[in-house]
Amino acid sequence: MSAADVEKALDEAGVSNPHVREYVTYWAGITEPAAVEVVNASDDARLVAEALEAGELQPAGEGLYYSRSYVKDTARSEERTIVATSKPEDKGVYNNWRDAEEMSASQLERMRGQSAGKTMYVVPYLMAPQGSPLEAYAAGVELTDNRPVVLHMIRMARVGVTYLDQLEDPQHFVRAVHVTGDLPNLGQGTDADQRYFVTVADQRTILHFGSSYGGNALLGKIAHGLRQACYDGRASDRFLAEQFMLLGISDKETGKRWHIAGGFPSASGKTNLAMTLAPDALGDRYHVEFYGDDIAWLWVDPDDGRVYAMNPEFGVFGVAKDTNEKTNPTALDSIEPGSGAIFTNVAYNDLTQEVWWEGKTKNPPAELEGWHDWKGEKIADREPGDDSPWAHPNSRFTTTLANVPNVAGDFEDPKGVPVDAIIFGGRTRDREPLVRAITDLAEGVYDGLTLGAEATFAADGLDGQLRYDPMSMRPFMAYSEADYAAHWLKIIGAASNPPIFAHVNWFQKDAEDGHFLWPGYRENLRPLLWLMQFKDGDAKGEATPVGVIPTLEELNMDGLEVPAADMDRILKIDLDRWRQEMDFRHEHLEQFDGLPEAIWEAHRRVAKALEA
Ligand code: GTP
Ligand code: SPV
Ligand code: MN
Repeated sequence: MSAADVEKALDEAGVSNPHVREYVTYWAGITEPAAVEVVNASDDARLVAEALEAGELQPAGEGLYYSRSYVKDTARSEERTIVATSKPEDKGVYNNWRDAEEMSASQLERMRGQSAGKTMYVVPYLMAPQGSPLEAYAAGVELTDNRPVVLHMIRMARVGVTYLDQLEDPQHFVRAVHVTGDLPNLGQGTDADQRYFVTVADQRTILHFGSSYGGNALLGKIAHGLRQACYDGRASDRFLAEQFMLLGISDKETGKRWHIAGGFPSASGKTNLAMTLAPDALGDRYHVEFYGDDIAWLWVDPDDGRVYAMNPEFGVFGVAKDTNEKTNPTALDSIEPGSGAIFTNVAYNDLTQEVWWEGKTKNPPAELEGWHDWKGEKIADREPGDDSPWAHPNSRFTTTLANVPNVAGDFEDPKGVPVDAIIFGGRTRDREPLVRAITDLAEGVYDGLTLGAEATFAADGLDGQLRYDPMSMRPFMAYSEADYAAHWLKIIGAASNPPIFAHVNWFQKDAEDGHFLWPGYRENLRPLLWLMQFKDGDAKGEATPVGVIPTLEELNMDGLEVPAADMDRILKIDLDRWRQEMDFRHEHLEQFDGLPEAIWEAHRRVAKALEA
């Protein structure tokens, strides 16, 4: 289409910002779509109808939808993801740094003509509640040639032209270009892989080519909400952008209210922790509210010296596996008929329009007729003995925050919430106790930087590998880890009333039979309550070289039975294992040239305490 036709589409949609117009026109000239369409959230019903008509979505019950992504496009690809800037000093160990000019040029060539015959959707969005002190870093315009991606964006971000009219600086929006590409011919996972997912961070431009799945394609989410914002947070010297969940707990008896933010690597329990701490496990005493499950931006309010946090997202892109009435009833309530939820890569029954995933019920449906696995293959046609999963292990549901039954009443309050604790955790089968509290800032940041956990299916080909994942930001780190550590010390160090830190672990396993020692899920409220009591001086715990752990007596175990031997193990520090760990940590930290001395001092303090 001609530039004049693009201008006409922008006129009709009321896009007046000249910088947005120039950006859209420029990229339409590169990717050569057949049409340009500007999207508002109010277009959802029409776009859903079009997607159903086109077979991009299937009905999955009233107001529920099912989609499948290409079989080789089901998770993030860490090797194909790049942060490019014009400053070589931004190169870190994990960010796959490349030169901005070079990457921009090669991405442009990859994208040239690749939207031919398709519609280019123009999706203006805001990654913040309106009026947030960080709103200036939150605006973006995604260009995508994929309608299901638009439907996901409408659920995951605040979408509409109105956000462009309110920019304080009309040039200050993230330019986020997504081109799907010819998925069956991109050589995924081979030497000839064509995919590149690039954030040109110092130009606030995101160029993703070769996927239509999840964070690879919904660019507001991790590309902007995490990688770009991580970079902006430091460049502006104002904030942190982290892969954190965010929740609130109120004690109805005492009237106390706490907020906890926490980083766990992908597919390691953030959604579940933030959503499923329904209060009934501990009688009716506590009320737990959901703020966010994947991203938090944190800053310090100079007025009260506290760290504040907000969730820039508008929805949840949650792991389906093992979500059921017992583990996470709240999640099931948020994807009920009428919610508009979209399920991706789970199993689907095209006769009954039901969906299923491993762990939704104990056994898969007995009647196989109509059931198809995530690849679209008929379950009834499977070879005997084929027990491959029906749903992809990284299959997900997408729903808006407002559908989450325990979403906090003030989740859209631009002020954010004051943070009482920052916790880190992950899948760690041994060594890490249930919870250990850390009161020193440098030791807390050190603990985050040495977060080691098992990798999961959220990234291609890494499941089960033990690896360090600093603050759960390894796949989203935008600049060097040493500078990142320094920025953390500086931002949180500016708080006169800082949060406490803690490390948690719900995933210790019995070495022999592999059972989880701690029941997890809703019961995770108990260690969090202990942490808040400890912070408030209402619990003493037991000091260890690696932090303060609860005594069994202090932990609220009302109505919960866990074998004494299991409790014993999750409330204990295995000094030998920890001493061995310190050598690995040393090696890990040594990779980060220029790491602040305060972090090394923290490391040496812990090491010395372990030797004593
Ligand atoms: P991303 O969206 O990928 O960033 O992941 P997340 O950290 O939000 O992970 P999520 O909460 O979706 O959990 C991933 C998997 O861990 C799911 O299959 C959960 O059922 C399982 N899980 C979560 N919490 C617990 C827990 O306390 N105990 C056990 N055993 N499993 C858990
Ligand atoms: C993750 O992988 O950590 C996610 C899902 O939260 S995605 O948006 O695909 O990155
Ligand atoms: Mn995540």
